[in-house]
Amino acid sequence: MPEATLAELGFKSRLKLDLFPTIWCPGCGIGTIMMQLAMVLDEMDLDETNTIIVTGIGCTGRMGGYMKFESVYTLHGRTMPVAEAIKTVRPEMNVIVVAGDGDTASIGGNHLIHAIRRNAPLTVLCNNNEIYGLTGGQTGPTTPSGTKTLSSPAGNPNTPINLQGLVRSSPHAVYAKTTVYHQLHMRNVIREAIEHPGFSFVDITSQCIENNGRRIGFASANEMLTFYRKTYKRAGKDATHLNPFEIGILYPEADGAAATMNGNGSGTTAAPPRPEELPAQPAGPMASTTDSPGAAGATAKPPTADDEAKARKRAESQERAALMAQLSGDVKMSVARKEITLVEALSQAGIPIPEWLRTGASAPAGALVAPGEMEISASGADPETQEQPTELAAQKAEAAVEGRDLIGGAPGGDTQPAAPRTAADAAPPDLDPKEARRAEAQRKLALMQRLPSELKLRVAKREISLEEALREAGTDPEASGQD
Ligand SMILES: Cc1ncc(C[n+]2csc(CCOP(=O)(O)OP(=O)(O)O)c2C)c(N)n1
Ligand code: SF4
Ligand SMILES: [Mg+2]
Repeated sequence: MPEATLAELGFKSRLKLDLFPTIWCPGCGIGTIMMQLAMVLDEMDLDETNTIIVTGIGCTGRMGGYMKFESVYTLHGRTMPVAEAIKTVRPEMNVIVVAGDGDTASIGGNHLIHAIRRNAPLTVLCNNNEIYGLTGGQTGPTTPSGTKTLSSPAGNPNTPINLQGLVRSSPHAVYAKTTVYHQLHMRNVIREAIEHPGFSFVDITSQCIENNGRRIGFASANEMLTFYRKTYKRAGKDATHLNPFEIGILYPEADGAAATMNGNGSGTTAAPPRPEELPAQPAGPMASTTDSPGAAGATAKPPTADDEAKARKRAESQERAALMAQLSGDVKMSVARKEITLVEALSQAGIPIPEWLRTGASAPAGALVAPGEMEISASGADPETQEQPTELAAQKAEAAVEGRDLIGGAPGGDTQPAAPRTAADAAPPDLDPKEARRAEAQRKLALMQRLPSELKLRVAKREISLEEALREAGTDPEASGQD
């Protein structure tokens, strides 16, 4: 296929080749999955700017470290809540979970069923090697009955979990089955799973030669792959259910309508269609878990000062996140590393700064608590009862809260800080690297302050460099320190 050729050329750009060879055993199937995933990501133009990888603990979990993506190597079994949280705050990002069968369906099983139920917009790649690989080969949730493992030397007495059945219990989820032998098929279903807007799950049979395969009689990884080739067959195009040893992909019915079959093929599961809008929620927490809102409405307790403070904090943090989302990646990093404040970053980017953030003294507009009713804020000002601080006072208050000096603050309400002329001035040689980065960021910020807002915006959008902007504004470019 032509796409395959293109993908094969570019996929290495998605991998940290300098960390190779990987820690995986020779012949392990995880490397094949990683390579195919890298090809799909390359084909789809997905990179670290739009995609995040979440992995759990286990041999499979190490994949995140070898891919050139932001990734979270989270706790064993906790991939789904972490991935859902990321997707909630960064809905524009693709969030891909890569985890072992144990991680996904054993310790993480409860999270899995609720991610499915909520139709969380995630793609889950489950490396289903039918064993706890990392810990030496104990029985896992997908280990077939009768299989001899480290923890069941007489053969696994239990029935393996039905992943297809679980995923297909939701009428909105996509379920795909593939194997590491069927590489092109794997690539296609991974791509289709990522393209699906709701929950998608790719169940990939793969070989753990060291801690499973040899114990059950395979001499080599190659023998396991040959077994997959001989036993797994493609399901029919219109299949609504995959039989054992069938590979394929199952979609929800057209237009997201309820599916008529569940993954077990054991009858119909006419699920109610998802409501367009959620019904109105009661105004506050119920008095007890057994209370219902009743005819008179919710039996909510009146909000306490503590509830209000929490609501205010939540509203502030949501607005902060929305503001951060408008900044470029580099600037966000600087804010996260505390090299510059959010206020500075916003002013650098020419983004209006909400009053509450600028003064550090009031709740955001639309917050659940009116400014005058709030407790005294960190800067000590209550906007309802006290005079608004001047710009300089506000900057000082913010600096005091953050425990830093106000760099270059000019007296008399002149808010333009005096900038060190060169990078060396800003960061003397004996300064520690973190301080030096911070000083350099401050210096650039001070220079930015001298620009008219239209030029600031162009610098923030990276249309021109700071040096060019200073030159255009008729300011000495040498002072930018970019020489
Ligand atoms: C909370 C917790 N429980 C147990 C473990 C031990 N542990 C680490 S990996 C693992 C299972 C790994 O199996 P799987 O998720 O299938 O990944 P694989 O190694 O096969 O890729 C277990 C039980 C742990 N690290 N944390
Ligand atoms: S123990 Fe198994 S799953 Fe882990 S790296 Fe080795 S072969 Fe792969
Ligand atoms: Mg496993």
